[in-house]
Amino acid sequence: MSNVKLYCDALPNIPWQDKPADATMPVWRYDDNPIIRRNPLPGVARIFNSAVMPYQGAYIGVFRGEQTNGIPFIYLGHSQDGIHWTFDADKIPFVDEKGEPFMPPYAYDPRLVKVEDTYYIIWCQDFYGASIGIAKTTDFKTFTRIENPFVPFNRNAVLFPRKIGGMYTLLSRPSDSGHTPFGDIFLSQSPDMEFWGHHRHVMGKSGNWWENVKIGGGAAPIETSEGWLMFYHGVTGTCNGFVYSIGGAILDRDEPSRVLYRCSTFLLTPEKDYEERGFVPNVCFPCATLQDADTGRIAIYYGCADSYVGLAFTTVDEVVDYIKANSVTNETDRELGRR
Ligand code: BMA
Repeated sequence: MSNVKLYCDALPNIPWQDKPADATMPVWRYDDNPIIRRNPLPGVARIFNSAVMPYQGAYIGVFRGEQTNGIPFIYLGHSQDGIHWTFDADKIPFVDEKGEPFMPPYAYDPRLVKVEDTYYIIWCQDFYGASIGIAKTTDFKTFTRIENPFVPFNRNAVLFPRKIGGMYTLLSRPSDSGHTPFGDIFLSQSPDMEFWGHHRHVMGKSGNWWENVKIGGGAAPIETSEGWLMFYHGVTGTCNGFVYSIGGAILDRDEPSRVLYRCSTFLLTPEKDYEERGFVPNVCFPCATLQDADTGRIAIYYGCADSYVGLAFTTVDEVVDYIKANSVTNETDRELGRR
């Protein structure tokens, strides 16, 4: 039993490996990473930046599949253990509200979040420029797109797993249409998943060098007794391009645009071959977690070098303690974020 309470279901079959004795950080890697390797299915060269959930005693996921023509779409995957995955041969066939085929021109970086009885897939797509797409499903057979929440340009949208103050709550990262050289995390709310407002600033890049260019939402925030535990990505620039690391913050449970704690160090940064070398080198890009209320165990799924999916582990006690012990917040973190 953990000291910090996780407000989620028990997940006794969560993928897990104990912390190695020589680990120096609160997040450690699965020793057989990457769990999804190149050419995972015919017509798809790479799967990365993908999200998973428990489903019917096993696991289900939505995967960014870079097709052999270079265009990304979202593929459904299944797993008994959360580690070994099989994928549908064809990309998810999204439909509109009338049930007619309605595919975006491309779709990438999907997140998967259940709110009440509905599963939502949120991704980045072309809406006359990079923007957010959303679809819903209750059975993983019919995937119905709903209205796009925002005008371009925006990426990295992540839904909270429950309504807050009676409203659906979504994090996003306004951007440009290219390899955005800026970016803060904002929060928006909606009574119906269609009309979005009550926009708030959550947090921006920091003075810490590992996240001094831009940041963006990662996995769906995890509700704990200390606040919403958020794994996100932070980006720095080098003479050889961006480096993406995983950061951690804790948001106020009732007013999640207020950052209570923000870790001044990264939690995971590219250092393994499969993170440092690939289609885009030096990328650790978290998109999902699994958590077990009984043990406090957390499994983090992250894209590696835009080429693979990796798995890392922590516990809620260990990571919350570390974030709090290393927290530095500034005024724009702590404030409500309304101007
Ligand atoms: C971002 C997104 C991610 C990608 C990252 C590194 O802008 O496009 O999908 O992993 O760049 O290339």
